[in-house]
Amino acid sequence: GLEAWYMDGSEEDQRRPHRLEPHQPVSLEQLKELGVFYWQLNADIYESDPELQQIRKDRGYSYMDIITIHKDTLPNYEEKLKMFFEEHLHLDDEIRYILDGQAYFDVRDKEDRWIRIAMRKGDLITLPAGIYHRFTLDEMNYTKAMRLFVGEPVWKAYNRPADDFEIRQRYVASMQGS
Ligand code: KMT
Ligand code: NI
Repeated sequence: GLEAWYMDGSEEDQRRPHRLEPHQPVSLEQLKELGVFYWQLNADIYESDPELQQIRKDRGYSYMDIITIHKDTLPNYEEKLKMFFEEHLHLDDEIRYILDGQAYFDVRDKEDRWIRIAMRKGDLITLPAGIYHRFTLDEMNYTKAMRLFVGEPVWKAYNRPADDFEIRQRYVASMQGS
Protein backbone atom coordinates (compact mmCIF):
# COMPACT_ATOMS: atom_id res chain seq x y z
CA GLY A 1 0.00 0.00 0.00
CA LEU A 2 0.50 3.63 0.22
CA GLU A 3 2.48 5.53 2.84
CA ALA A 4 1.39 8.88 4.26
CA TRP A 5 2.47 10.94 7.26
CA TYR A 6 2.16 14.31 8.95
CA MET A 7 4.83 16.75 7.86
CA ASP A 8 7.26 18.75 9.93
CA GLY A 9 7.13 22.53 9.56
CA SER A 10 10.55 22.95 7.95
CA GLU A 11 10.75 25.02 4.76
CA GLU A 12 13.94 23.39 3.49
CA ASP A 13 14.15 21.19 0.37
CA GLN A 14 10.58 20.23 -0.56
CA ARG A 15 11.85 16.97 -2.09
CA ARG A 16 12.88 15.52 1.27
CA PRO A 17 10.33 13.40 3.19
CA HIS A 18 9.73 15.94 6.01
CA ARG A 19 8.49 13.37 8.48
CA LEU A 20 7.50 14.57 11.92
CA GLU A 21 9.71 13.49 14.80
CA PRO A 22 8.39 11.14 16.14
CA HIS A 23 6.92 9.77 12.92
CA GLN A 24 3.13 10.24 12.71
CA PRO A 25 1.71 7.97 10.01
CA VAL A 26 -1.65 8.61 8.33
CA SER A 27 -3.84 5.63 7.35
CA LEU A 28 -5.95 5.08 4.25
CA GLU A 29 -8.99 5.41 6.55
CA GLN A 30 -7.90 8.90 7.60
CA LEU A 31 -7.35 9.84 3.96
CA LYS A 32 -10.82 8.54 3.07
CA GLU A 33 -12.32 10.84 5.68
CA LEU A 34 -10.74 13.75 3.81
CA GLY A 35 -12.27 12.49 0.56
CA VAL A 36 -8.98 11.10 -0.74
CA PHE A 37 -9.30 7.68 -2.40
CA TYR A 38 -6.66 5.19 -3.42
CA TRP A 39 -6.20 2.15 -5.65
CA GLN A 40 -3.15 0.03 -6.30
CA LEU A 41 -2.84 -1.26 -9.85
CA ASN A 42 -0.30 -3.02 -12.03
CA ALA A 43 1.36 -0.15 -13.88
CA ASP A 44 3.26 -2.55 -16.15
CA ILE A 45 0.01 -3.34 -17.99
CA TYR A 46 -1.66 0.09 -17.86
CA GLU A 47 -2.31 0.10 -21.60
CA SER A 48 -4.62 -2.92 -21.37
CA ASP A 49 -5.42 -3.24 -17.65
CA PRO A 50 -9.04 -4.39 -17.13
CA GLU A 51 -8.98 -3.08 -13.53
CA LEU A 52 -8.07 0.40 -14.74
CA GLN A 53 -10.69 0.17 -17.48
CA GLN A 54 -13.31 -0.74 -14.89
CA ILE A 55 -12.41 2.20 -12.63
CA ARG A 56 -12.53 4.57 -15.60
CA LYS A 57 -15.90 3.20 -16.66
CA ASP A 58 -17.42 3.24 -13.15
CA ARG A 59 -16.25 6.77 -12.41
CA GLY A 60 -16.62 8.30 -15.84
CA TYR A 61 -12.92 9.08 -16.34
CA SER A 62 -13.26 9.52 -20.09
CA TYR A 63 -10.17 11.72 -20.54
CA MET A 64 -6.61 10.61 -19.97
CA ASP A 65 -3.14 11.75 -20.86
CA ILE A 66 0.36 11.05 -19.62
CA ILE A 67 2.77 13.60 -18.20
CA THR A 68 6.45 12.85 -17.70
CA ILE A 69 7.93 15.13 -15.09
CA HIS A 70 11.68 15.28 -15.56
CA LYS A 71 13.94 18.19 -16.40
CA ASP A 72 14.65 16.84 -19.91
CA THR A 73 11.06 16.02 -20.87
CA LEU A 74 8.80 18.67 -19.38
CA PRO A 75 8.77 22.10 -21.04
CA ASN A 76 9.19 24.89 -18.45
CA TYR A 77 10.10 22.24 -15.88
CA GLU A 78 11.26 24.58 -13.09
CA GLU A 79 8.33 26.94 -13.50
CA LYS A 80 5.79 24.12 -13.53
CA LEU A 81 7.23 22.44 -10.46
CA LYS A 82 7.07 25.74 -8.66
CA MET A 83 3.40 26.10 -9.63
CA PHE A 84 2.58 22.54 -8.59
CA PHE A 85 4.04 23.21 -5.13
CA GLU A 86 1.94 26.33 -4.54
CA GLU A 87 -0.94 25.42 -2.26
CA HIS A 88 -4.05 25.36 -4.47
CA LEU A 89 -7.41 23.80 -5.20
CA HIS A 90 -9.35 22.84 -8.33
CA LEU A 91 -13.04 22.91 -9.22
CA ASP A 92 -12.86 19.18 -10.10
CA ASP A 93 -11.26 16.07 -8.66
CA GLU A 94 -7.55 15.62 -9.32
CA ILE A 95 -6.94 12.03 -10.42
CA ARG A 96 -3.40 10.76 -10.87
CA TYR A 97 -1.97 7.33 -11.57
CA ILE A 98 1.78 6.87 -11.16
CA LEU A 99 3.14 4.77 -14.02
CA ASP A 100 6.82 5.15 -13.17
CA GLY A 101 9.06 6.98 -10.74
CA GLN A 102 7.61 8.52 -7.61
CA ALA A 103 6.35 11.78 -6.12
CA TYR A 104 4.55 13.39 -3.19
CA PHE A 105 1.06 14.81 -2.97
CA ASP A 106 0.51 16.95 0.12
CA VAL A 107 -3.05 17.54 1.35
CA ARG A 108 -4.44 19.58 4.23
CA ASP A 109 -6.33 17.76 6.95
CA LYS A 110 -9.38 19.21 8.74
CA GLU A 111 -7.14 21.06 11.20
CA ASP A 112 -5.12 22.51 8.32
CA ARG A 113 -2.08 20.33 8.94
CA TRP A 114 -0.07 19.00 5.99
CA ILE A 115 -0.22 15.29 5.23
CA ARG A 116 2.40 14.00 2.79
CA ILE A 117 1.30 11.10 0.55
CA ALA A 118 4.16 9.11 -0.99
CA MET A 119 3.09 7.95 -4.45
CA ARG A 120 4.93 5.14 -6.19
CA LYS A 121 4.53 3.14 -9.36
CA GLY A 122 1.05 1.57 -9.41
CA ASP A 123 -0.59 4.08 -7.05
CA LEU A 124 -3.77 5.79 -8.26
CA ILE A 125 -5.20 8.59 -6.14
CA THR A 126 -8.16 10.93 -6.31
CA LEU A 127 -8.12 14.28 -4.51
CA PRO A 128 -11.57 15.79 -4.10
CA ALA A 129 -12.53 19.10 -5.71
CA GLY A 130 -12.00 21.90 -3.21
CA ILE A 131 -9.25 20.29 -1.10
CA TYR A 132 -6.10 22.37 -0.62
CA HIS A 133 -3.09 20.44 -1.88
CA ARG A 134 0.27 20.65 -3.63
CA PHE A 135 2.63 18.37 -5.53
CA THR A 136 6.36 17.80 -5.59
CA LEU A 137 8.88 15.37 -6.97
CA ASP A 138 11.01 13.59 -4.37
CA GLU A 139 14.77 13.19 -4.45
CA MET A 140 14.51 10.82 -7.44
CA ASN A 141 13.42 13.82 -9.55
CA TYR A 142 11.30 11.81 -11.93
CA THR A 143 7.73 10.62 -12.31
CA LYS A 144 5.50 9.54 -15.16
CA ALA A 145 1.83 9.95 -14.33
CA MET A 146 -1.50 9.36 -16.01
CA ARG A 147 -3.93 12.25 -15.58
CA LEU A 148 -7.57 11.25 -15.63
CA PHE A 149 -10.60 13.49 -15.87
CA VAL A 150 -14.38 13.34 -16.13
CA GLY A 151 -15.03 14.95 -19.51
CA GLU A 152 -12.91 17.76 -20.94
CA PRO A 153 -10.00 18.49 -18.60
CA VAL A 154 -9.78 21.78 -16.72
CA TRP A 155 -6.30 22.27 -15.27
CA LYS A 156 -6.90 25.68 -13.74
CA ALA A 157 -5.54 25.91 -10.21
CA TYR A 158 -6.68 28.50 -7.67
CA ASN A 159 -3.98 29.32 -5.17
CA ARG A 160 -4.85 29.70 -1.54
CA PRO A 161 -6.70 31.71 -0.33
CA ALA A 162 -9.69 30.44 -2.33
CA ASP A 163 -12.07 30.11 0.61
CA ASP A 164 -14.92 32.00 -1.06
CA PHE A 165 -15.27 29.49 -3.90
CA GLU A 166 -18.47 27.49 -3.77
CA ILE A 167 -16.51 24.28 -4.35
CA ARG A 168 -14.35 25.06 -1.31
CA GLN A 169 -17.39 25.72 0.86
CA ARG A 170 -19.02 22.52 -0.36
CA TYR A 171 -15.87 20.56 0.42
CA VAL A 172 -15.57 22.04 3.92
CA ALA A 173 -19.27 21.33 4.54
CA SER A 174 -18.83 17.73 3.39
CA MET A 175 -16.10 17.34 6.04
CA GLN A 176 -18.43 18.35 8.89
CA GLY A 177 -20.28 15.05 9.11
CA SER A 178 -17.27 12.75 8.86
C1 KMT B 1 -1.68 19.52 -9.68
O1 KMT B 1 -2.61 20.17 -10.10
O2 KMT B 1 -1.39 19.55 -8.48
C2 KMT B 1 -0.89 18.68 -10.60
O3 KMT B 1 -1.27 18.56 -11.73
C3 KMT B 1 0.30 17.97 -10.09
C4 KMT B 1 1.20 17.39 -11.11
S1 KMT B 1 0.57 15.98 -12.02
C5 KMT B 1 1.48 14.56 -11.54
NI1 NI C 1 -3.65 20.26 -8.13
